[in-house]
Amino acid sequence: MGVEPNKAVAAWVDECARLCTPRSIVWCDGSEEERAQLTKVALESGELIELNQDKLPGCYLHRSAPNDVARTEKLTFICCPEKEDAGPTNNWMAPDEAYERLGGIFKGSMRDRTMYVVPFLMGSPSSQFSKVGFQVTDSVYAVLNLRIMTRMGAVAVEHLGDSEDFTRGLHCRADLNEERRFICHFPQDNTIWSVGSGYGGNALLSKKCLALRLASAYGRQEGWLAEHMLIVGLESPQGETTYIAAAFPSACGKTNMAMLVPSGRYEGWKVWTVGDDIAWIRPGKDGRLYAVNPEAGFFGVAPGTSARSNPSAMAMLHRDAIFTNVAEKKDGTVWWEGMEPPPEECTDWKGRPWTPASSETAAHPNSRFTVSIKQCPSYSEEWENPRGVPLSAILFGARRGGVIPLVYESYTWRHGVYMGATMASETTAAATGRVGVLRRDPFAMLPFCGYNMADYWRHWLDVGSGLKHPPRIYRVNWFRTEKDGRFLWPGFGENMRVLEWVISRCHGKGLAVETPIGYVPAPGAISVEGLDLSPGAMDRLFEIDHPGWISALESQTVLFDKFGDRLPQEMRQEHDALEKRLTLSYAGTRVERRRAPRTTVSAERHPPR
Ligand code: OXD
Ligand code: MN
Repeated sequence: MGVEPNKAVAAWVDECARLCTPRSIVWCDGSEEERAQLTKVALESGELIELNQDKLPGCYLHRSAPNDVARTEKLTFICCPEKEDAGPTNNWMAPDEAYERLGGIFKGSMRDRTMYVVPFLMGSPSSQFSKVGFQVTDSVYAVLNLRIMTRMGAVAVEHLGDSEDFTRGLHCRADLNEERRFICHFPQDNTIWSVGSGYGGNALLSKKCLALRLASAYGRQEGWLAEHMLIVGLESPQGETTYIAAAFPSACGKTNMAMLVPSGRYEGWKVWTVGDDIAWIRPGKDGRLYAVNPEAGFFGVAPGTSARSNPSAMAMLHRDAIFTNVAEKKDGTVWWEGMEPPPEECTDWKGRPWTPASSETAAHPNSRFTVSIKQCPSYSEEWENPRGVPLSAILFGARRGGVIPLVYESYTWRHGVYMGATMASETTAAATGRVGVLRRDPFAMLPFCGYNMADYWRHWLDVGSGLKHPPRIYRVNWFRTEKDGRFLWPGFGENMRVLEWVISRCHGKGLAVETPIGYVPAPGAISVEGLDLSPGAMDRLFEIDHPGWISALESQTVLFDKFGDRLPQEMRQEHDALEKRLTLSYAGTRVERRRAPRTTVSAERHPPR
């Protein structure tokens, strides 16, 4: 390696080697020669399969073990000294017990394997807030993915210098046995131990483990936020760019929105992608919030990605990409459900022959692509900006067939925090377990918050109270359906219509009406011109489903009660205030049937920012 690691790193790697007893140790430098060499090793071992190099140069396929295809939340632990500090929404294990249990599995686990040492940097090399991590791993697939997903190699070693302040990430696939699979986080030691899985979210320790679980805990101590959010810049034809961050649970369209291509109506608008999954957000001196994407690539969900849903993603996947668990076509290119009509025959994600008559999907529902952010046609130069981009709005989105309207705005920051805290979404294939079940997923951080979620809400309230110009906060729902299950809203590029309203609100222009749940767009404020909506669709997209809200309030109470005294009182107050507003308006609705909105407010009530 070009740059020598410091003494603390060398000592820690030595400790890992004594525990795992690898056959050899390779220090990675992130160079092109190294990539070529590791690819060769992975092709020889079968960890990677070469795709058609004429059509997809630099692209490879990885087929994981069939029992190792998604994040395993029930095997993911926060191992801080006090159980209460992990909180009721996290699994907790005492640190000593975790080190001992996992230590037993790590012991000798690399006996016949090479141990790779991967230095990586999260964030810009010119920011003092960026974080350095080292991952020790037995997986060449993990190294090649980290190379895309982070700034890897000498840049991280240089950034660290003599400091001991680096994340110590120990990873080994061991025997991939679910009984011996654990993903443990030790915030007090800046340490992650992950064993028994090669799946991205469990094995690329930079991502969920460091950039969300550990970073959220450090953010609380240091006064910033680590969030499961995309970051996007929307440039108007007049050249003004408005930055938005948006939290959605896994596999709910963050990557699509991050590189949205506005529909034809928005000629002259440009969308700039800063990030698709993780945002580190800090208050700036000017009283605004600034967001950076600490990652360097996308680990996107493949199924459903198509020229219609995400043309930019399709354009960036023609070279230098790693595909995981997708189907392979006869010509050595890739296919997944929803991409384009199915091929007559192909090889499925398990390596078996597949035809459209097969009973299983060809690609795994959580199959992925890994690709550098720089290959994205809408890549924003602001990704390099060490200060980040100023946020005008924060969106909370979830997958909800009913209840939640297409879009609404919070009254205040505090109301917005309550809106984020009470998010619920239908589960997806990104984690093991049942799909399509409604579960509370506060801030889309349920699987990623590294400390007690009640303290996390407190932290959000505190950060907001210190801001002179807080971003506006919205809930969005692209997934509301008709009774027969069809989506009411076309989504994808047409979401620009909703974003246009959000932007115009941020600039003091868009019109809204006040409802019991928050501000919704005034009639006509979201254009539907040229859309093929079913009759009355806009009414149904914004209908306030009183019984649905009342049962939502009940299930929020169940969530809030879990936190006992730790729950910020503000959350209870917002809950009660919403209940009161809904009850009052429901009484009115029953008498008058559908009431007209109470007040029409112009955006002047909120100063532009
Ligand atoms: C992801 C996830 O991979 O949220 O981003 O699962
Ligand atoms: Mn994610």
